[in-house]
Amino acid sequence: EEPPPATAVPQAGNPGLTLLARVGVVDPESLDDYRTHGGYRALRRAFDLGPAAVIREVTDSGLVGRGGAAFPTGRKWQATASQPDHPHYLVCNADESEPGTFKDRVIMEGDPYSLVEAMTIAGYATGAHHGYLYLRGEYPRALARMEHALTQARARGLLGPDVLGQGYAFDIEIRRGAGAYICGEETALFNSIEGYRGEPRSKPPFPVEKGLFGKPTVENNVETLVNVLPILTGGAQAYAAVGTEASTGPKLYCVSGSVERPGVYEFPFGVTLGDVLREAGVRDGLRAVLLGGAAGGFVRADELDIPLTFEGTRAAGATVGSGVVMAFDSTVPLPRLLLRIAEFFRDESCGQCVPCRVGTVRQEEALRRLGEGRGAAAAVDDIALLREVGRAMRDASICGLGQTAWNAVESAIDRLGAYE
Ligand code: L3W
Ligand code: SF4
Repeated sequence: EEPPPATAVPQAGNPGLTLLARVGVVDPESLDDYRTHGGYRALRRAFDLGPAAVIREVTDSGLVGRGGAAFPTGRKWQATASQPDHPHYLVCNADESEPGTFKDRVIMEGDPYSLVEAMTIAGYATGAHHGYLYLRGEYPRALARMEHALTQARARGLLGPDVLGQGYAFDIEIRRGAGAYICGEETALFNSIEGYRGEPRSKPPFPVEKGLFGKPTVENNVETLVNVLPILTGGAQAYAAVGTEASTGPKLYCVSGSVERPGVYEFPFGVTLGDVLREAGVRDGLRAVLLGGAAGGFVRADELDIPLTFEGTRAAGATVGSGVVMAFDSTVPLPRLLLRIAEFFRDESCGQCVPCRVGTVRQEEALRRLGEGRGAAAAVDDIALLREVGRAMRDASICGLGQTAWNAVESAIDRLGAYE
């Protein structure tokens, strides 16, 4: 079933919307309207520059991945482009499944051609002729919009054997996810496309060297890719002037929970958590904010001056992650919330490696006992067990799911004093 529509909210004091500029403005089913609003200028500039200079622009812009891990995009593109093995593939990760995340959906539903254009640029720069869009199965409207956009782009020579008459062949195939969170992990996603179980592979080798079908592959999140458009139209320097030195450009935040106006917000990197929450109309009685989603962590209501940059959140022991800002007031029962997060990870663990397969079950069991309130001595034992299991999951799990499955619980115990 389709979740309720997400809203893109341009905010006062930040008139320079970049990523959301066309959302709610253009007709998402009209290629002409997209072009009227600046569409395909970036691809033209890319063809003028040539692949190597496009990668240089992306590198100079300082763009890093918006899926949560903040890896430098230019480095990833360069590493793939330079691989002698062919074919190269481009994969867009649109399996947006982190609890509380709905930014990629807003882009795909509201400005689908921007993703088609951005994927074409990424393919051109990295020597790929085939792109895959791995789309979350629960996003039927995004699927319809993207399918429509691909059909129109093909009909107008913006995809196909000779894109824009420049002698470059590129097309995009959509693959739908089937509801597994783990398929958002890049190598599990490759396995899913290849028809295997969605289980992560060990890294290295990294996808830039051996990715989809064992070939050099660039895998980027939707938001990461659409950032390439302003980088090419405005230039790397102008882009890098937005935000901070280590976190450049704009960022989308998915604000939900105890706020008056939940939705997707765009801010330049560097605003504080409080700025974002004020814009969304934070309600009285705020107790905590979950930053970065279930894989992220909680911060307290008195920590709203944390700067939302990769370096600022890291220094504060938090994370920007994929941009989740979930606000909780004091009416929310914390033990129930933590148990729900633990159930989620237990359910979504692919079961391939022991620390995560067993650890997520042990974590859920301990939280269930803690929620039952069996006395102070038992609570001390269960919290000690949680720490031990959490450490094992973080240190020994194959992929990010197991490595982060204890983050939210740990932060709730240490920062919020859950169970005290
Ligand atoms: C070449 C190297 N490439 C790393 C590449 C790597 C990947 C990217 C980041 O998890 C996080 C996770 C979730 N040469 C490389 C290299 N790469 N070293 O860089 O890699 P990595 O392993 O640090 O992260 P990841 O496995 O991609 C992503 C967290 O994000 N997260 C969840 C996100 C959810 C969504 C969503 O719903 N849309 O994005 C939230 O915080 O826990 O830690 O491409 O190949 N030497
Ligand atoms: Fe699977 Fe969990 Fe291991 Fe990741 S950490 S491979 S989800 S069992």
